[in-house]
Amino acid sequence: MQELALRSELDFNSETYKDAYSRINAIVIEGEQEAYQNYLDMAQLLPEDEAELIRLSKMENRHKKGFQACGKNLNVTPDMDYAQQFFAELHGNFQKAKAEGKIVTCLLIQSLIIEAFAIAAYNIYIPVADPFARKITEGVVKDEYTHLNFGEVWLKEHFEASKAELEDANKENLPLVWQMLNQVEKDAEVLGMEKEALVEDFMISYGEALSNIGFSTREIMKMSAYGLRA
Ligand code: Y39
Ligand code: FE
Ligand code: FE
Ligand code: FE
Repeated sequence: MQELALRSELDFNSETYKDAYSRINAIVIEGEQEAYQNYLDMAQLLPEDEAELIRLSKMENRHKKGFQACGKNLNVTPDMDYAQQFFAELHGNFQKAKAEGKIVTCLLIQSLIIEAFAIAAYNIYIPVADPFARKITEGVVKDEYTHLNFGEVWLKEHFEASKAELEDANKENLPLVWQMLNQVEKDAEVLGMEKEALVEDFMISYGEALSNIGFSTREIMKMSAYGLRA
């Protein structure tokens, strides 16, 4: 009941809402832009899957345009400098992996971690979004499941050869997600999104993906614990 009462008080035109939206909207736009580039980069590392990866990258570019429209619709200017800093560490790790030709690490960062983060954020946002953004986000989240699935299928097919690199990449990158969630917690709450719900949805998608790839429950528990330490 309290939850419902709070939700009905969201004022999409208030300065408080728009101020928080200027950062969250920028994060999403920057995330979609980086995802677009990440899929293009992975297309170079995986010539066999080039066409499919280019198709996924084009979807990310459409998502970016959709979320730019959401900001305009609310008369909000996204704070892109803030958003670039928000992604800087994860972005740096992806760039490093790409330069070293570590496709498994690239897939873990973009197709598992970032996609699971996107799925959590969009699922939690949809019920509290303004009507325009809700429609856009509903279309986008369906695509994000396709992206997560690409990573799952590829890594499942190459599981034994990828396992050790996946464990290392998880150890290095999952703590960043927790830092990022802590950083957005206040702004997300202003938009009606609870951190606990984001964490729960993220861990469900990420844990299910690890399970589908071939990790045991015990291994998934161990890998998930790296996040909690941040
Ligand atoms: O694959 C994708 O489209 C991912 C780039 C998008 C990432 C979105 C990250 C959302 C985090 C928002 C945090 C708000 C609470
Ligand atoms: Fe996307
Ligand atoms: Fe995506
Ligand atoms: Fe809270």
